Amino acid sequence: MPQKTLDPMDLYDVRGLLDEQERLVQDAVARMVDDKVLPTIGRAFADHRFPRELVGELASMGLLGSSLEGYGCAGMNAVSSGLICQELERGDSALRSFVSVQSSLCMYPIYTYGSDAQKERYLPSMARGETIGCFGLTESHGGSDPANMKTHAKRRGGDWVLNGSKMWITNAPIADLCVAWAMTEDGVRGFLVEKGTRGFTASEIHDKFSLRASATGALFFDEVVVPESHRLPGAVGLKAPLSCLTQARYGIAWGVIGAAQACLAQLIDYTKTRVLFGRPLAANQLIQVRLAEMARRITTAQLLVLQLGRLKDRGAMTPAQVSLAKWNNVRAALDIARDCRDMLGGAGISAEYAPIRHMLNLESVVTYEGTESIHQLSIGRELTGISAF
Ligand code: TGC
Ligand code: FAD
Repeated sequence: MPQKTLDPMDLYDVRGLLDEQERLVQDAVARMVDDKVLPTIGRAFADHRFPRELVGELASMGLLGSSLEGYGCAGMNAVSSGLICQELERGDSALRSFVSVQSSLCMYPIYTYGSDAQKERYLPSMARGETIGCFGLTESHGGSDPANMKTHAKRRGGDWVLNGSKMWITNAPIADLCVAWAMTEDGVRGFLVEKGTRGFTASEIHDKFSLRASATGALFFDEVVVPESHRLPGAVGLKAPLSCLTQARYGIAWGVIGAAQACLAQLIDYTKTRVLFGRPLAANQLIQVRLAEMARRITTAQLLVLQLGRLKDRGAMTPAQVSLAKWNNVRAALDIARDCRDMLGGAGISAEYAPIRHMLNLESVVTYEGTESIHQLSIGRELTGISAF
């Protein structure tokens, strides 16, 4: 049999399973990340600054709300939207986070649960990147249990009055629009709260060690009056925000593969050129075992999300499958980033190398959109039919 050289980033030729359109999307985003993101993202991370100048680029490539149909959205399939996340996160998790929040957590609920007027008003400008969204679900007293939210909305005539606060909200400091979740006497409901609405304020969390190129903040609602026309009419109960999380978690499961690939690619180069004890670091069995372990986990993650994407495109994907993918792939990427950091030795703590930046970012990714334990318990519930939450 002829010896074939494998692509170290794609040992099972997962790319060969993609159709032409999917490959074109991946290539276009990969080029953009190489040209526009990689040269600048390290500086943005160091400066704790969201690179807002990239939003226009993301929008012009159709990456905002990429899987939605109409309203200026690109209508791509689920696999393509996953590949977009993968390439963006090869640059930095902050960029994928921005796109996840805008697309899956803000445009998706408006598209799925919004009125025609709400869709017309917001979706085209969100697809163009002119209106930036944030998603307010988590509260400071316990994000894993959103059913226990304290933020509430009470009817006053034809309006709603919102009071409460949200914590750890991606895009909060830069958002023009908030998809805010609040408890009413009939259960959880979703509201569209525009920046500048009286009593609605946002603050920025300035001292993060993770996702430093993402803008994260808190939201405050102090007697915020929102007309009934700003309530998402189709969003009834906690399952509405949870359905948005399913979309975003799907993208994360793809995205983190990109972060892991970025770390492994840099490490392979490094270990081949660094000479210790008279031979390249890569010539040591212990190093090769660790590299092989990374490739094994990346390959598993790639195959897992491709099947997940095919299920999603068939309308057959379930939340428990997404939980398994989010848990498996984020854990793999985080372990890979940490191990790459270690194999770089002292250089591993230098900003010159990407693994420590990815590693620090992934410490957030493993926590947000459901912690590892939450996803494990979701799968346990699926297996046993018993909720252990
Ligand atoms: P539970 O009784 O399980 O569910 C209530 C209703 O919701 C349905 N459901 C889902 N639907 C769609 N997708 C999902 N993933 C769903 N999970 C549950 C469920 O069938 C039920 O429907 P129905 O018709 O019976 O009413 O609710 P629970 O209170 O027991 O909670 C379950 C649990 C713990 C899994 C849930 O609370 C949870 O997922 N907690 C984690 C919270 C979380 O992930 N927060 C993320 C906030 S957003 C964020 O982090 C953004 S990061 C920014 C970025 O992405 O970059
Ligand atoms: P907690 O819920 O207090 O959990 C603490 C620990 O307890 C975790 O290890 C958890 O796994 C464990 N735990 C919880 N319950 C159980 C149990 N039953 N059994 C065993 N262990 C358990 N939220 C939004 O709404 N919108 C956003 O845009 C957003 N962006 C974010 C950006 C960043 C950078 C970060 C860090 C978070 C963001 N979040 C956002 C919030 C995120 O979703 C929450 O941090 C997450 O859901 C966990 O909630 P928590 O931080 O309150 O931790």
